[in-house]
Amino acid sequence: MLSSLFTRLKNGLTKTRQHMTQAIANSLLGEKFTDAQILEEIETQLLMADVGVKATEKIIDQLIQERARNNLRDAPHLFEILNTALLDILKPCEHPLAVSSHHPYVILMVGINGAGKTTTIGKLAKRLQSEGKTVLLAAGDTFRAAAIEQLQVWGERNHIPVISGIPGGDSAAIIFDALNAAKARNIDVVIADTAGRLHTQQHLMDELAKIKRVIRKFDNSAPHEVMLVLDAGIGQNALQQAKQFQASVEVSGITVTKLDGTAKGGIVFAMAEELRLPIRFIGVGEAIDDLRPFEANDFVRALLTVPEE
Ligand SMILES: Nc1nc2c(ncn2[C@@H]2O[C@H](COP(=O)(O)OP(=O)(O)OP(=O)(O)O)[C@@H](O)[C@H]2O)c(=O)[nH]1
Ligand SMILES: [Mg+2]
Repeated sequence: MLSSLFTRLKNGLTKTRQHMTQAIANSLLGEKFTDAQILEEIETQLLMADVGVKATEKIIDQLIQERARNNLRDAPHLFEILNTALLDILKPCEHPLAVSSHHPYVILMVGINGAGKTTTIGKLAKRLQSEGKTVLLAAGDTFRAAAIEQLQVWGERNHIPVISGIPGGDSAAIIFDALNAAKARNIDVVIADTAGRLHTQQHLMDELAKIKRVIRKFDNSAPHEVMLVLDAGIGQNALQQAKQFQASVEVSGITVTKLDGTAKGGIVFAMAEELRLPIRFIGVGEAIDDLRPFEANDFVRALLTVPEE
């Protein structure tokens, strides 16, 4: 079971692995590069995988420090040093979501259009349900009728109640209704969907702040999690997006989706280094099991496992 989950993670990260570590491994094979050339090659590959300037510098610095003691051309050593350097960056962001502290525990999902909010809600709801928790969803994306339906159909299929209103209705009011419904039904976790929005749309960002205020009227300690969903495929833009959302609603955790569809998975390192927010989950595919709690060790191991040749 465990190994098959790891295989899924590894498969999901194939594109990033090929661009990042496989390319580094290839550069070590056969030809005689100098250490300086190897470092340059690694730097290029990291930047191309969207690891970002800051995290890349940190990794290269660590390699330079270790160079005195180890031969960089010795691939096992090099990968060992890389492993440590990558883990150093990710470890501080490994904080799993703990939903037991409040009742109901309230999760507010935010992010731009198409980032994967609604899909993530579905996967997360099933995960929580399988852990024995009762879940209720709030269809806070009132922007499009289809968005409400998407959540309703999904809820019916999975026997998870969905509180929804009319298209164009007040998102904060629906979420407030959902919270009261959850309280009346003694539900453990409420997950509130919201419409996708760009950080440049100030009125929509203000609406998020309003939603948060209304939730607080229900429970002063809520929302217990403001989860920002970021699409790994947009690379460095995700950082700017995150900073803007953080300024409007104080994001408390991140889910990074669509790592399976991109070679830019190195963005997770840039996020860890520059945002310093807990990374709760990563999405490496469309199936339920493909939303995984973020574990730094597994993530790095999946990236560095280079097939034998
Ligand atoms: N391959 C892959 N696809 C994903 C993943 N997460 C989400 N998707 C897909 O991304 C698309 C958009 O997902 P949604 O959940 O509808 O995105 P959203 O953020 O709710 O979008 P809006 O409601 O328009 O703001 C869907 O086709 C999902 O199946 C993932 O981890 N991997
Ligand atoms: Mg949606």
